[in-house]
Amino acid sequence: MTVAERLIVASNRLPVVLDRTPGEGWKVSRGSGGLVTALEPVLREREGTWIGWPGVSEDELPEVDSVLERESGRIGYRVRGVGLTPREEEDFYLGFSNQVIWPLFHDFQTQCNFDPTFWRAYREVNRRFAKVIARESAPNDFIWVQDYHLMSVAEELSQRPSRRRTGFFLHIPFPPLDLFVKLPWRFTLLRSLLHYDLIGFQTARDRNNFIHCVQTLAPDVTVEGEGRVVEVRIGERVVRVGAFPIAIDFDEFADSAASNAVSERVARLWSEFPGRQIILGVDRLDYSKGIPHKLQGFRLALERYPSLQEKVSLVQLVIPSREDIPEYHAIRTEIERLVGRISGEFTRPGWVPIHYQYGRWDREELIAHYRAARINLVTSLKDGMNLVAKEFSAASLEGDGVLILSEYAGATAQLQQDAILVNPYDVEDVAEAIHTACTMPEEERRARMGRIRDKIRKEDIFWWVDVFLKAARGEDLGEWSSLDAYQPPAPPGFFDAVGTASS
Ligand code: ADQ
Repeated sequence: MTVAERLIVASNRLPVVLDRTPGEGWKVSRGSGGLVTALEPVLREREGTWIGWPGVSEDELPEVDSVLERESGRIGYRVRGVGLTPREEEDFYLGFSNQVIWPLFHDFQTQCNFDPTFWRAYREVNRRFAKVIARESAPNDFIWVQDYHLMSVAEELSQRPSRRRTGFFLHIPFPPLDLFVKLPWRFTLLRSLLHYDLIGFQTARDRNNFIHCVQTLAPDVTVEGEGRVVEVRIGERVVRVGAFPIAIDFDEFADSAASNAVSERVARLWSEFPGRQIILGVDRLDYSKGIPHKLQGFRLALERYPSLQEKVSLVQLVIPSREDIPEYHAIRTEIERLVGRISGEFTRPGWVPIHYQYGRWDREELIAHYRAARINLVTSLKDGMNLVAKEFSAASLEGDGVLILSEYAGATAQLQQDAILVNPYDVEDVAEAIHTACTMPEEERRARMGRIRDKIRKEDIFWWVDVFLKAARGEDLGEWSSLDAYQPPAPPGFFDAVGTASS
């Protein structure tokens, strides 16, 4: 890619959030998160544009466009909106994206609602994104589409007069063939994806699942090469397909954790939990995160190891999410019932076993909890990556934190040597892992956390953007130490089977 070629990013939501305050017009706030931090410098350098839904309806868009125009001047790259009607918000976003693709790709096929109206809305919204991308880009630009809401954008773009080069990154897992074939639109969707020039997945498992689906459902296509990025040939076209584990801005988390404000908050947290280890859970409200499994495992640990009572507390933050979908209400009710039950069973004067919060912490509070906690407990039943595990480790400045990580989180591909792995479906395994983590000698804790921090420091979000864009240019990707050095602590093939194989 030459310097003149610009980068266009498209994602469902924009990195700026718009809110209308009665009488005061539109208020703009900045989105946060690693992806925004990592992409912003590249977008500035490459005269880039970010295209997404600003959370407003189509008829509000002309009004919002001028707000976005002003904001573009301020942030140093362009932001452009795609409007959705309230119906499309229902059918495309809450419907196809979050009641078809999300559950199916996370192995929850019974939660899927394969309503054909959802699919039509998905196609329509992807077409609209393509239209805005075509309008806002030039033939030389590289278009980088993010996530499962926009899988058909490249196909829609290909039906327009001048071609664009496109890349796609899937932040969630890609399911195995036997699940993918349940999708009524499996052939069309798979063919849609093959219009991208580069497709990136979180782990080799996801990439292999995709390749298996392609080989079975699109037999006219051939797959060549091996290693990080393989080539899928369809007639004259070549689609590159690779695994690029998403990362965090390590320095930003480590530096914030060391700031005065966070250090003071950490000291207060420690004084609020005197002589106790904090086990921390931070999860978006979602059935894929395995929060009830975590609570059951914690309960069993307290029952089986009474010495842990009064010595540990689970601090569990559940971040509100997709509250308009009934399954999310049900999971919240189940979590709160379990929290109540465990509290009722174990609480005694001066000790509360679970500190449960349903809400949001500001960044300082989040990072203070990461740093103050001794253990981060991640029990996802399926997770594309799980950034919380990496953020906890980056903020673990004392260097003696322990990461308990689900075998089914993408992060396991990189961190399995040094995290304590659990099968969240096995309540005894979770309980044992908690006990092991709570009693692990300091030296071992430091050694493990040191290696985890080295890996995530080297392979941070800037590295991730760099390797994806290099792969898009067909360049050599160099060594990926953490993915190569791994020796599975399980029988050969085990991690292929559970889905977090590293290469
Ligand atoms: P999520 O399912 O949202 O992401 P995760 O990777 O754990 O899961 O990321 C959660 C993010 O929310 C973290 O970056 C965390 O800092 C942030 N967060 C925590 N508290 C917050 C708060 N109060 N307000 C706002 N944000 C908060 C999806 C996939 C994952 C994949 C990521 C990135 O499901 O598997 O790792 O995308 O690709």
